[in-house]
Amino acid sequence: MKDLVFDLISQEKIRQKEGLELIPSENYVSAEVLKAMGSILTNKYSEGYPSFEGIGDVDSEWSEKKITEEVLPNYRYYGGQKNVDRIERLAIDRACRLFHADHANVQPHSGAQANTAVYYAWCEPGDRILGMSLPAGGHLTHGAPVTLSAHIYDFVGYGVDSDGDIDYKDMEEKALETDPKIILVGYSAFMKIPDFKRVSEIRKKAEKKFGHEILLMADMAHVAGLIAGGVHPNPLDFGFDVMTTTTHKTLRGPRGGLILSKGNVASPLKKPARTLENIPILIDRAVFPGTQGGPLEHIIAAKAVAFGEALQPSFKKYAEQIVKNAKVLAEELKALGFVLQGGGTENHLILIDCMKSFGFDGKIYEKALDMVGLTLNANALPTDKGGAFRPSGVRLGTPAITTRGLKEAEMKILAGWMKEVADICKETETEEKLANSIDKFDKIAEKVKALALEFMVPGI
Ligand code: DSN
Repeated sequence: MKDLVFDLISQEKIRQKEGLELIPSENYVSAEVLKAMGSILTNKYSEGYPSFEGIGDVDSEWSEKKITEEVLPNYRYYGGQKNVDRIERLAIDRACRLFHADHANVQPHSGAQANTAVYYAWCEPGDRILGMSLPAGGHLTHGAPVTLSAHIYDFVGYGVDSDGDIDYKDMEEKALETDPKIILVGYSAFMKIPDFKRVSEIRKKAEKKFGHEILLMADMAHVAGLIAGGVHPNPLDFGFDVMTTTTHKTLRGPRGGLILSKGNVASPLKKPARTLENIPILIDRAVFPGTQGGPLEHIIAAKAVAFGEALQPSFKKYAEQIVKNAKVLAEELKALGFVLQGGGTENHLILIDCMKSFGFDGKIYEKALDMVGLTLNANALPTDKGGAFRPSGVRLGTPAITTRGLKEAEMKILAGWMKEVADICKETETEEKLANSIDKFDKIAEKVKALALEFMVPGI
């Protein structure tokens, strides 16, 4: 008997094909990434790590068909690793090449796990971490009171200025006042390109004042694909020690996490001194056994495939198009009366102030857009006083629709439909009353579906 789950997956395929995905943290993976994720590698336990010796030659080793039956040395706790070791070495090697890192830990199950491991690698409970505050656009795992991160560490938040950029003055003052162990640049709703060099200088000043090393950490989950594609600066090129990311957003890999670092790479079995130089080893120990058990080798294999795709010249074109699309979409929306946080975008992400634009909140607009097959999410703005469930804005982005092949011309059409939906919402007082306008929504939904079906979803 066919499990009901497969019927639901079929339904989800239809939803993904017939709608347009505007959630800025979502994407469509390739058929090859899907194949690796759904492979028999899920059967294997591989706690520990492969050996890191000779990483950097893994792809050429492969292409020269030098892969033999020889079992490589490793730091694993189970037998039967000869294939898994090579797959994980490939993933590590490709990640390091993509992001100019000395080391990559490809095992974090998610971005939250990756961040947790970095904090654990470098800090003691109660240590101070300076990051972007949640209302300013920071992430939950950067010290939101409801999370484990806030329970263990003492987070101090810096904000954004009136242009929507990082308030570097605020960051510097807080770095020099609060003696942080980590200075963190990262976000999930921020449209500017950070000045990594300036942050690096702030770290140096704080180190001089407090007389100890401070870890410079970037959580680039949203823009990792833009960095890989060369259209966004790489924090590791500007003195940052560590970069965490998810692998499924702009990077277009499987759902998961990744930690890149600069420094010594050595056996994780021996505890090293806690110095910045040793951060790669400290991180390996903090991921396993520190905060995770067995790695998901089917996901690591899919990460390796995705990193291989991101190393191709076509990925650079993809990254360029994401940004072009976002800029055109932002300009079109502005021309139609939408007020955008920060006045526009420098990356893939747009934050609309619905309240200022049209007088309704983000939740009602999210729901109305869902009814026409345009998916995005309600999102708080830096100035929001409302709760997380009734924020004033919505957040959208172009990574997924760019994967499907939509370009500038389609961005203009999309903006027009978003305005039509906004006009309907303006006349609607409550979410419940949206249903009264179903005929109007259906007409737009038909147009969305017709356009969506012109563009393939990879892997479906
Ligand atoms: N949920 C992710 C996002 O949408 O930005 C961050 O964790």
